[in-house]
Amino acid sequence: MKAIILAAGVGSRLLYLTKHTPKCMIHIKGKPILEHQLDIYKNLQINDINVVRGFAKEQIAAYPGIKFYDNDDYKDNNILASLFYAEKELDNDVIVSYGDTIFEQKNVEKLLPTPPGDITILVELDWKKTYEKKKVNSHKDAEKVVFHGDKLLKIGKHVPSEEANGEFIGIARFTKRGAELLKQTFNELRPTHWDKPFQQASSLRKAYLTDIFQELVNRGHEVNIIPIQGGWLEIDTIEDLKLAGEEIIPKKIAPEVKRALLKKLLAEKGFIRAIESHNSISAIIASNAIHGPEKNSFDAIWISSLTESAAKGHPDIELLGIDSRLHTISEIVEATDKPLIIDGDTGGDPNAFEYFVRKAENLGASAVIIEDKTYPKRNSLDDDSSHSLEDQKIFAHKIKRGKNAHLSKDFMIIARLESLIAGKGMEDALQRAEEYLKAGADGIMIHSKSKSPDEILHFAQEYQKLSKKLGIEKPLVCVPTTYNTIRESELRAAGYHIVIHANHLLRASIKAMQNVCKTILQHERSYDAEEYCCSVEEIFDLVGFSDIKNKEKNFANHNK
Ligand code: SPV
Ligand code: MG
Repeated sequence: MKAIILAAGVGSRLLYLTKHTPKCMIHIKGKPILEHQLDIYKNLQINDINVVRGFAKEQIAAYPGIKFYDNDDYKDNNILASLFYAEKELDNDVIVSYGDTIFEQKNVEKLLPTPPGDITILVELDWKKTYEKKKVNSHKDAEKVVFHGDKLLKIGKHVPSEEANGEFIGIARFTKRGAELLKQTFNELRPTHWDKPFQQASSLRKAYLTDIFQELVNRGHEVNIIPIQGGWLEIDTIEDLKLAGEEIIPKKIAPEVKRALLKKLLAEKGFIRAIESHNSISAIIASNAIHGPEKNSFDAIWISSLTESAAKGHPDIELLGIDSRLHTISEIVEATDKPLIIDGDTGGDPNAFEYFVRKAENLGASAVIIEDKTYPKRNSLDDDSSHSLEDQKIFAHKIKRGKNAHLSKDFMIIARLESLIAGKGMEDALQRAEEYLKAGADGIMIHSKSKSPDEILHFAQEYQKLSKKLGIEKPLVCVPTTYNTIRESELRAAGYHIVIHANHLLRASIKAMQNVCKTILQHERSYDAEEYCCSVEEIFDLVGFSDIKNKEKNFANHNK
């Protein structure tokens, strides 16, 4: 008997825990999930163990005697395709298991005696109970099963909960003949269905193991089930970890790794979505935000001078001292694993800028953007202010001083052009862009307070010509606050590499706070304001209080 563990996928529902780590390497009860499985297989004398890895494969520890197969296309395929990276191991009696699930040995043992047929799967009978405990009581992700006697009839996430009498727990045994049948069926389908709908999947490439089981059943083959009750745990969400009474230990990234992330992401993705933060809690919220089936999230945090000043009750006129700013930066670095882009205002005089660059770099920030206005600047969106521009040679010199000051090749200094804000026009902006690029700027931000994106779209075209002329290709940044109907995809297509949503989290919180104040005053109680408030429990979760409580509980349990 041999084993194949499928551990290639990304665990996106575990948010920051699996951002850099494969799910199978998350620690449960003191060791990685994968190690739990390896130990069980070894206890049962199954020593030919194979692991299919993909996402962050370098983080899967090399265990003696374990063979690895690499699914480097893991982003574009799914678990069935993953299994076939280890096709050559499907040549004998084999147990296949999901790498993100913990099983008790007694369950695996049920698969060891002569099986009822050539393909056997373990099915949980009490499956609904697990979901009742969850806050998001959703059965939709369960691989539900309908069986009769010991024969599988239907399987997959799509099976209606009312109809299901079990859940597949992610562990199956194939006899030599069963493995042969699986290979034959898959290889017969591959030429015709690789990119075509297959069972419930959009294609064979994207299919689940359950899709091929259903196919086999539909073709008249027998898939047998062995029922179990409890003794297994699939770790899909942070809540699952909590239900398991686990400590939630995010893998913190070191400041130097975080600092390098912006350049790395620019190289890998070519486009960065940044969102403003002004303190730890806004950075935590920004970092945890995900949207849609693709689990889209922000790539970077912008520490805005407007919102940081406002959060401290100040106007945005370069009032905050360097220690205050560094304090905010260090709070935010601690609160997020995202790279930070700091709004450096004018940077002050070159000596002050040098000092700031060194400190910010040391804290783990990835970039500072300085604007070419004279100190002290006024916020660019203020219509009443007359914005005076710095002499471009003096500003270029400040950039050079900053570039000479930082020590790591990863830190970026981006020059922000205020020509359009100051009413000096496109020519002035382009000329300054040239001057600053020649001075060594790592990127250019063009700012505009026009309601229409036309001027920044025009600038992007001219910037591309300038980049060609100079032979210097550096990222282009914009801040669509006033021209906010244009989408990121359009800005990207126009040649922008970083888009910053510069003030929205502070604005959102101000509005919510105003609503709450008004509502409590009006109703003489807080009940009516609940709809504008998150729960206190949510605060506990966001700032790690729940994790501390879990750790204490675990400690107490272990020392009973
Ligand atoms: C900030 O967010 O502080 C900025 C952008 O500098 S803006 O407010 O538009 O000037
Ligand atoms: Mg600012």
